[in-house]
Amino acid sequence: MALTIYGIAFSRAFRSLWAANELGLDYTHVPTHFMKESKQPDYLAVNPNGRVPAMVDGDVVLFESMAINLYLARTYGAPLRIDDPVDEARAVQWSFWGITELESTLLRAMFTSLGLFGEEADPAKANETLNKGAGRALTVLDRHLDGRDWLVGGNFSVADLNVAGVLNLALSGRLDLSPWPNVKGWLDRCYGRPGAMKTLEMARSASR
Ligand SMILES: N[C@@H](CCC(=O)N[C@@H](CS)C(=O)NCC(=O)O)C(=O)O
Repeated sequence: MALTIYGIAFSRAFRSLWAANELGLDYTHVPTHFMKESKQPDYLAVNPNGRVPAMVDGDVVLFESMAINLYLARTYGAPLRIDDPVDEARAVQWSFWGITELESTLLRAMFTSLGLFGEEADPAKANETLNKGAGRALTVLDRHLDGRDWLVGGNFSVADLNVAGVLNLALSGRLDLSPWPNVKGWLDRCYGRPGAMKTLEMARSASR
């Protein structure tokens, strides 16, 4: 089956490109930009939302980065798949959690920190936004990671990739994660993986 992932790496498509790289898959990357290109009819036929990422794998067409990654993990296996159904549900739990509890605050804080989209760069204000909007969730994550290397079971899995993928916004925005040392250590483990480093390089070249 031919796998295609749409979306420039400097976007939420980063998460699904990271999953494909982590799995060592042979795939076609179509670097659709999230502004004009994602609103063209040929792309809207793949993802009618006009957002990236999207994925086509044979006759399977998906949008939503978390769903794409859960599909890739289940379909292609190690090192992302979780075989135990309860642990797999925990991966779904953490994926929803990352999107609902963290993402919007991280985005806002990143824009403020870097001065994007008309905002004045203000790292102190960005860290205030982070603490106010996501401090409680980050403390939950920090406590969960106390004495654990990975979110679910004993190994790196799609659960780690999905939540760390959302937290890439904090790394890109150079936000201060020092109040949550277990989160920092776990992010270092996640982003030290070759699949993550390859995808970060793709994101860097896309943003140049
Ligand atoms: N919940 C979606 C969000 C996708 C999303 O909003 N992507 C942005 C790029 S990072 C986009 O395509 N924005 C274009 C737009 O909103 O028109 C996912 O996780 O896949």
